[in-house]
Amino acid sequence: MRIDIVTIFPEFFDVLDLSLLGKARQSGLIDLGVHNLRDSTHDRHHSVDDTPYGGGAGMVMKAEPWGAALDGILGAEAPAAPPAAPPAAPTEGGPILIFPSPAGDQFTQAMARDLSLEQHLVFGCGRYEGIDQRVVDHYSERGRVRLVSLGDYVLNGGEVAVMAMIEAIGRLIPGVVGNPASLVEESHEDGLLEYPSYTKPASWRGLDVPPILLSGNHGAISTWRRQQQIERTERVRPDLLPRTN
Ligand code: JCE
Repeated sequence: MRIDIVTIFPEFFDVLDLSLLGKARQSGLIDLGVHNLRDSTHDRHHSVDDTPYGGGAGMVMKAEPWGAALDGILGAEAPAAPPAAPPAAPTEGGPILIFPSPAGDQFTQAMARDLSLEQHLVFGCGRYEGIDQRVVDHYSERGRVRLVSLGDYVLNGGEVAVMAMIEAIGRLIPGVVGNPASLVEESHEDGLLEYPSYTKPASWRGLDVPPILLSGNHGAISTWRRQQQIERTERVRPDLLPRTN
């Protein structure tokens, strides 16, 4: 998978050299390009922001640097295509351009799963009060664009959200996580929270590992773990369970 990121803080993504994702990059499973938005400015001060039309607090990211940066990644707009070839099927429509935004669709494991099947993702990291709306409008006319929210809280910019999304998406790419079974067993893949885990020693500060886990009875252990998942989900995330009424 090819992933491009446009940001005014490229160093932020240095941590993607580490760990599982770093290995996936070295092995060629993930091809990552991090682009400094300021490299796409043409004024003496490399300005990426300006005051909002209509007034109000804060600054807004200017459209021109975003247009130059994204055209550099996606290719400049085709000048007026001759009506020759029929358009591609909407499900195989070139790169997906993703802007983190508190106004976006909620990022979920299902969305991560879908995005992990794509060939090319481009992430645009906004800062300040956001990006001139015409950037989203323009690229929506040219291809697939999504606004995506990490959750119902406000961040200072898109970088932390993009980092989380890339981690969630990247680990679903075949070969990135060593043991595919560990993906299936995890939280959210089966719609339930995970069961509690224990390792040695069997007793620690007066707290014992549940004896069933020491029993060697694998059938009973499976049943107990599933019951723990259901109880835990009912207790802390009843919204994840199918409605019973
Ligand atoms: C962002 C800002 C809204 C004023 C670019 C916040 C995503 N789940 C999320 N929470 N926050 C974000 C996010 C993503 C991109 C930007 N801001 C700050 N947002 C109103 C300021 C700017």
